[in-house]
Amino acid sequence: MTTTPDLATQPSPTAAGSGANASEAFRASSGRRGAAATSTERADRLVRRTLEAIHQVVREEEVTYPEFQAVKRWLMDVGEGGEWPLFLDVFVEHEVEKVAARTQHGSAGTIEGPYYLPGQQRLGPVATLPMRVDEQGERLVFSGQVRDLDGRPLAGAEVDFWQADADGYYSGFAPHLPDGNLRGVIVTDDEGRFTITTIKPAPYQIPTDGPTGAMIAAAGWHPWRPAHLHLMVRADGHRQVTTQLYFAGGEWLDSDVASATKDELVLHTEHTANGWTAVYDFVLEPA
Ligand code: MBD
Ligand code: FE
Repeated sequence: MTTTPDLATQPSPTAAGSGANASEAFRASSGRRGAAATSTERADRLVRRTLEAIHQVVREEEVTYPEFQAVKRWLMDVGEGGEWPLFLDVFVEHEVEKVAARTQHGSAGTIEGPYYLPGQQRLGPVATLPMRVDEQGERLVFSGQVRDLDGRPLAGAEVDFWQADADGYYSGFAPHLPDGNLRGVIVTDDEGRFTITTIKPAPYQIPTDGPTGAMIAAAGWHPWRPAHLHLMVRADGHRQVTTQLYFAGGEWLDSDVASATKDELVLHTEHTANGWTAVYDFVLEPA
């Protein structure tokens, strides 16, 4: 075990810093995602059913005025702290993803989470992710192949990849990390193959100093996600897969606070003289 001697001198990311950034990144991405075309009928139904679900909890749990006012203040804090993307992606996105997955064939997806940033450096099929010269963490060589449903390799497919560092922080959402650190778009070769050299990320902890962390602590839950890699895999004419990959035996795999693990998303790593290797292939369905 090594210690980080300069930890005290580094500006450490705060909940306000990372959460507010996630709000800005989300607003900036609204063009990419497109606005939902919601009819009056659909809005009526969804809003009414959501409110009914809340009313039911109030009745059945006999929610008191002090509890109601505490919730109101907490909701205000989530917004002012910029934590709505964090909160919703941790506690709601997994269900939206499972509904989307009902019509999805090919590789399993899971939630995107709040820390994707578009427009990262494009890299060739055999690439090392941008990282600091003294990037901490065990070396990981992650490789695989992108194919279609018929098993044909997809050349020129994009593996849009992002991950936390060995302290669990994401570049773009932590003031001490260089832009683009441990992010990149890897383009597959003629056989649809890619090889990415990076480091093993640490588990991710929901910031404990913000309203989401306060709610988790108040409920007596733990704030951890298992260590994971994020990817979007896309190819012309094919439906994009947004997913995450986890590490066999990793801590928190069975109790992810974001409920986003799936058995088929667990990597089986091998330890070599040079660090870890992992192989995972992706299958994309037609768009
Ligand atoms: C993460 O790193 C993440 O992947 C999700 C889904 C939510 C919070 C932090
Ligand atoms: Fe993540």
